[in-house]
Amino acid sequence: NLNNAIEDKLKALEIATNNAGTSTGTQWYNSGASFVSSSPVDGAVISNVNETTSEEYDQVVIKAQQAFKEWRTMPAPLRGDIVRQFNDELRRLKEPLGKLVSYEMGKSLQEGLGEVQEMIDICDFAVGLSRQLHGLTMHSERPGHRMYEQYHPLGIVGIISAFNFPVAVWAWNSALAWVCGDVTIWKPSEKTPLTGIACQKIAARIFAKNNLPEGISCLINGDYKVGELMTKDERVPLISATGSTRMGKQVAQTVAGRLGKSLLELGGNNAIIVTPDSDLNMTVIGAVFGAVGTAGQRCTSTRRLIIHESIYEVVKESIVRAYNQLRIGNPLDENNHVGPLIDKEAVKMYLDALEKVEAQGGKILVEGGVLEGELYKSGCYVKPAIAEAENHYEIVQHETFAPILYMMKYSGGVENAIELQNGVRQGLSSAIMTNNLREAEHFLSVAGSDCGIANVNIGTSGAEIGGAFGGEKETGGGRESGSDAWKVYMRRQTNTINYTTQLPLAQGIKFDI
Ligand code: UN1
Repeated sequence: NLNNAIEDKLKALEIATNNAGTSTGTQWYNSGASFVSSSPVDGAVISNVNETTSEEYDQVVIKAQQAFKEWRTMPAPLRGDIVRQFNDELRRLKEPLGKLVSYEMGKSLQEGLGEVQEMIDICDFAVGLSRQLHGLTMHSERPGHRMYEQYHPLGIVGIISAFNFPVAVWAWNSALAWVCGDVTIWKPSEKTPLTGIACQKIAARIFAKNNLPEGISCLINGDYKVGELMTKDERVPLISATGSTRMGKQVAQTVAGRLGKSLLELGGNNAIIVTPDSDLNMTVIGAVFGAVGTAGQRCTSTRRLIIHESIYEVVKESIVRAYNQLRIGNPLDENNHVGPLIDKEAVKMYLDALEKVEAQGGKILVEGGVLEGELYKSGCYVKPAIAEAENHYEIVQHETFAPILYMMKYSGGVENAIELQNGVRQGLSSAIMTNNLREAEHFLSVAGSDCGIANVNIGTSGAEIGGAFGGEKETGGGRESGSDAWKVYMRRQTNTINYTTQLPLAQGIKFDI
């Protein structure tokens, strides 16, 4: 029985149903109005969660500020060791946490486990990073002077995350923030609060076990109004927000209004270019996983296929054939490829988009629709659909968080495909399928893809944590995760030390008194 299995997982994660929603670590607060977490898998209510009140939020910030004073003085490699211990727990709890992700969010169990694996990977990365928060040294123009730069923590990092990666995105931010010496306040999506509570419990146990104060990892819950408490708050120097472009524009304006920093990872409209030199098999796997994986609810999901006219029919037929093999159903059952959308609102947006693409001139190649019957009683299961469309259609220009793939043709050289691929407002992920070196290099060149992520012979989704993750244009410009993304979580300081008995001025200025 599925629900019993989930009860077991909740027990393994030490989550009782009906939790409070606000926490500074081991302490929980529960005076706010309650809302429910329900599963799109079977429509069942999993738990009640309490929204964070503004008084509770203030308590959290005060605790976080106090904790920061202590945490920032702990040597970074020792902070790294705390993250290492947290990671040991994640490895131990990978299976129940992955299952909870799958049940609360609706992604396949494989992908739920994959998401926990991303948490594990970023923690490994952060542990190494804790010994490598390097600054540069420079040569001073003045004799007897030394000049260098160093990185100090910022303070409180506010993390706003989306339902589609309910735990990994928090880990990308918090693991880095912690080794950098910051403390974190996390507001998970109100659609997936329970996985947030589970993560908070795992982290809190580790901080408490090491006699570290409350307030290093904090959790708040609720909708955008609770998020706004943070975005407006001058005590929170950095807001890292993942979600829709609409949300990101709000956050950016509010945070900029107080000259805070924001790190934005927003919508994508990702395309795969399929050239005459592509490998058909790889193209089909990359495109189908990219479009229907996570039921099309990744910010890196493949939305558009830009196919050379000379191979268009062959590619189209192979992909349509693959779509006919897809099994849709309970994501906890490993035989299924596609699980439900997050909620009925998402189903409505999916149906609206299908209506619009037809109205705007598109031709449906694989029919969509909502599945009915006992197995689909949550009302959130939809059929992945394909439409032949043109890039300029308003609906194609828009990110619909659902399994709808738009197919289009290009003719002539790869530069024409790149123009279509870049011809949208978003700039997150992009890919080219080709064995032709010239095409691949053109795609990666200055005249190529304008996205933050550009792949060759790989689909648009499934990025590794080692690279910086994020994109340009309406995707928001932020970079999270690997490479040097950590620098956003710190403030840079340039230090010049004079070890002489003279005070020469820079630029050779003479000032005698
Ligand atoms: C997201 O959808 O918000 O590249 C993140 C990927 C994943 C992360 C996606 N590693 O698809």
